[in-house]
Amino acid sequence: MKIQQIQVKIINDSRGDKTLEVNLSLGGQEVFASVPSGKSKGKGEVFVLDSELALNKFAEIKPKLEEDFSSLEEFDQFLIELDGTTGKTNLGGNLILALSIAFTKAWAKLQNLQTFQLIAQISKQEIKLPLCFFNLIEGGVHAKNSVPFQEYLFIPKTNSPKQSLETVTKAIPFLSGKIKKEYGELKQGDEGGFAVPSNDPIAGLKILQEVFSLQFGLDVAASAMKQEKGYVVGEKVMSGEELLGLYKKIVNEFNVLSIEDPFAEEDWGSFTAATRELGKKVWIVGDDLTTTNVERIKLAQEKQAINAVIIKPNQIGSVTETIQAANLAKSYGWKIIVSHRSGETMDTFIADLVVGLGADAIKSGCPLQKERLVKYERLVEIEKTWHT
Ligand code: 2PG
Ligand code: MG
Repeated sequence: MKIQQIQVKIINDSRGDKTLEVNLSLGGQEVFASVPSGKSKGKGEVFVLDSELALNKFAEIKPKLEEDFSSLEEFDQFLIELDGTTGKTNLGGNLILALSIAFTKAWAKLQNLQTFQLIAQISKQEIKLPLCFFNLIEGGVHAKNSVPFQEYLFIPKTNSPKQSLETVTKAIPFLSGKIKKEYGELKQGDEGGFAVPSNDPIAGLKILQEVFSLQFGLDVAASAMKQEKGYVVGEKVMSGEELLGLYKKIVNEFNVLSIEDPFAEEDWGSFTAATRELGKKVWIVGDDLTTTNVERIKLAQEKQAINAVIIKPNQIGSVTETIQAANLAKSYGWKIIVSHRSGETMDTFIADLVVGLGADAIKSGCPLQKERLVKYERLVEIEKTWHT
């Protein structure tokens, strides 16, 4: 099947930064796809090409895209070879991924499939509705003058996105009211969650606990806290061992389901210790550690460093490689969390991805921001229309 029409343009993401949108037609099916961008990034992530330069690159390769492609895998492989580098430094992971997502959507439509159904065919996984991880309190590099950890997540105990969204939507006014009362101000972080001006790493959990009673997750994003002298957590400097001690205390006090990036991405020993000591109760999640990369995922398995993983398409830069990474992690028995980025667009692809991968959970920020809400709403639509 030949691509009939393809264009790339620059749009703004939720932070007001430039990113790419692809418009593609295949067999009379027109689709749009756009890509997000991260702020707290793992070193293993593929290269992001400046948007203006990406337009030039696209103009160069456009004639070559007028080939016949017979599958998504073939299309992605073609782009990967055209790029010719391991880190996608030539075409940029952002340009390749935007084209790859657009092709996925069009290819699904062409066969009269929903995008998640095509992904399920390729991944050979059973479709499944995910738990929703709502980021309600933000800190770290996503919210200035707020708590030290990056994300304090509320996780409703249901695989119904509809129920999850209803629960969180009802509770958000209570949460914002409490924060306003206690801290006198109401500011939001990059993902629409609230900032809590405190140096205490537990402050975010305490305030969530008052509203929701259970179940929570943390994204510590600990690479950002790591300095030569140790982990800087609010006013304290801690060793890996001391930080693990803090997590144990947290797990005893709060109903915590998951801790993402509890240590810096090179601190493998601490990850392994955390998985050994807390892994029976808690999902110890790799994000910056694994960067949706099969080689890093293999290494993490060798070191028994984690029992759960974040899957972000733009860390690796194509849909096919994203599916491969998720499938490998799943073969190890790990939990799979599909995630957005802190700079997002209105594209809802990750909602289809999480269902088609048969993954366990989705992380898409706080539904107060429209770029986050549309992903949860797409899941509600899938639940209503397609999930029996
Ligand atoms: C994370 C993400 C998304 P960023 O660390 O998990 O919440 O943040 O996109 O800035 O890497
Ligand atoms: Mg993370």
